[in-house]
Amino acid sequence: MENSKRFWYALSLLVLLILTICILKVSECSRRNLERKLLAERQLALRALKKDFSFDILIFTQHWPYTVCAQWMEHHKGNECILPKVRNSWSIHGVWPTKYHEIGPLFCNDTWTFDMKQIADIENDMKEKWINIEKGTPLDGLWKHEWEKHGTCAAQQIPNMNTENKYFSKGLEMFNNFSITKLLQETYIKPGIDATYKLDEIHTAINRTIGNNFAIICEKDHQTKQQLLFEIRMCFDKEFKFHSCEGIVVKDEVLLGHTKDEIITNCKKDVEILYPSSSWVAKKEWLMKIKEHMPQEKSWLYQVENVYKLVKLLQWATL
Ligand SMILES: *[C@@H]1O[C@H](CO)[C@@H](O)[C@H](O)[C@H]1NC(C)=O
Ligand SMILES: *[C@@H]1O[C@H](CO)[C@@H](O)[C@H](O)[C@H]1NC(C)=O
Ligand SMILES: CC(=O)N[C@H]1CO[C@H](CO)[C@@H](O)[C@@H]1O
Repeated sequence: MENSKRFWYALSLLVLLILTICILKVSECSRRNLERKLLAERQLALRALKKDFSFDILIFTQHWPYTVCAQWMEHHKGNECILPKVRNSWSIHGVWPTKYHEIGPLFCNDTWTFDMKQIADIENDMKEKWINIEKGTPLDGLWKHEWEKHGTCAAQQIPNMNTENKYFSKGLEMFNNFSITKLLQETYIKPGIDATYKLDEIHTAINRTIGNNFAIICEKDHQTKQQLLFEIRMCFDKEFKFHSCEGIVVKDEVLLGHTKDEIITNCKKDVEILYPSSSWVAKKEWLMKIKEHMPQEKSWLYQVENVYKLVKLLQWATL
């Protein structure tokens, strides 16, 4: 009797100990994440204070409109997208002055606000290649954001980008020279309703023509739990020559290739990457609509089930 009591006592102590360790581990991890975020923010604020807007490279980012759309639909119920007129073409996200191992500089000139009139002559081209996919937000929403956050920083140091018009024109020029649509055209990497590829297949297809000066960025689809191809970020020096992307930061994570050949990415390396087509997006939209109607049916069924259980219980109690 004494022994078994002691045993249970020891066991519960052990369980308590294990639980405590687990809780500590989890909080340690989230604390470290928070610290990293705070550090990045403090760095930015400090540099803004010192007016240190220096940077190492320009990151030219193109995103895959169908993945952007999927994320936008998940973001809020009822969200719709503006998709490219030419089906299955990539679109520009932005041109970002960047310091290695840091984000930014960002917002380098508060007084230089976006002015649509400055880009009147390239507006049609912009609508086609620098699409604001998030329908329902202002037409110039993305452009205003990109100019004020990144353009004002590029303008300070790059003569070919020292006006709003020059900044966006340069982005369009980079797109014309290095569009992912074109780079992938002659490869077997095609979007589809279930077109998945290994990371190194996508890497090889692009690196074949531009070398290893780019990063592959993925996003997670919360509905299907798949990893989606999201962005290709190409790195350039200030003379618009290709430069390594090693050491760029994505969502608080410094991306490093460990050897010269290594792929720079935030994608999970051992999980296939989906390159979703417009049909995949349509299917997702449809599934989301169905799911919207599901809970009601479920709760209705649930009520019936409860009533049934209650009747059974009463039967049992009165018998
Ligand atoms: C900020 O922008 C204004 C134009 O709005 C310009 O006159 C000024 O020179 C810029 N300042 C810097 C530091 O670039
Ligand atoms: C784009 O290509 C043209 C023609 O080859 C070249 O003159 C120009 O410098 C390139 N621009 C960029 C930003 O790469
Ligand atoms: C042209 C080029 O840069 N090719 C490279 C593509 O990536 C592989 C693996 O990272 C390298 O070995 C090639 O040199």
